Amino acid sequence: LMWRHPLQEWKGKGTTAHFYEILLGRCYTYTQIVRPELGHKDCQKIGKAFTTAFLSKDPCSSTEQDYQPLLELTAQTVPCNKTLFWSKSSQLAHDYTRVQGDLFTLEDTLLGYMADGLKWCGDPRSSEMNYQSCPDWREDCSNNSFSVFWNAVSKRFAEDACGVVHVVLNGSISNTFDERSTFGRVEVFNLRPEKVHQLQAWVMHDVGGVHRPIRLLQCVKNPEPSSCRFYV
Ligand code: 2NF
Repeated sequence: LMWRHPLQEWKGKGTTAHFYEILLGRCYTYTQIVRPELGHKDCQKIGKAFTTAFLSKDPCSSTEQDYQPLLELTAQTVPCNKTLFWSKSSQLAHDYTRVQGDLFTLEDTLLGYMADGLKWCGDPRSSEMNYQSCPDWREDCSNNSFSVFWNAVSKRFAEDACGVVHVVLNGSISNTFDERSTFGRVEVFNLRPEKVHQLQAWVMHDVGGVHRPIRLLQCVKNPEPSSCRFYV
């Protein structure tokens, strides 16, 4: 009798539907439209390297080496002084780089752009992606294919940074600098002191205060607070 193993049930959500197609589509959008100077990148090869990193493998024993070929294919130069890290401030940081187009968060680079918001994992007994469930990094295992990927790309992003680097932090929560976050655990420790001259932290509070352009952007979304009344 043939027994087909059911895919193991994990606590986290499964691979995003149409993961591979989304990945490829984003790669082409980024390299052809967003940053045409990267038009020489081979999206088919990049897509293959991405899935090869985790398919047919134990999703709880992922390693940064698994993603090494993918990292090599997606190498990209961010100009000095233009790196923007963020922690607990995803929306605001990305809204800001959208307007301030010369600044780069990780999600404004090719590999971050491709993977942002997606979920993925494989299974050692199958060559398919697991669309049913994937390990949750808190409840199942920390070395899961998804977390290990973000650790590896965040590490590379920090290693590559140069000049004055910026981070947008959330001043309206208790753990503004969270030592267990990717920023506090990976990115700060992988900045190269010989290249990075300064780390400027913008601690953003919900409203009121200095950094004018970023504040104006917050007021576009939420114009009610009195500190958004600039022209009365
Ligand atoms: O999904 C992303 N785009 C992403 C994920 C993780 C890390 C981006 N990053 C990079 C960015 F470049 C930022 O500079 O790290 C920085 C932000 O990460 P953070 O951990 O400092 O910021 P949080 O707001 O605490 O977390 C961002 C997202 O990542 C998840 C978390 O639940 C949130 O959705 N996350 C954080 N750590 C882990 C982990 N170990 C995690 N998800 C899985 N495993």
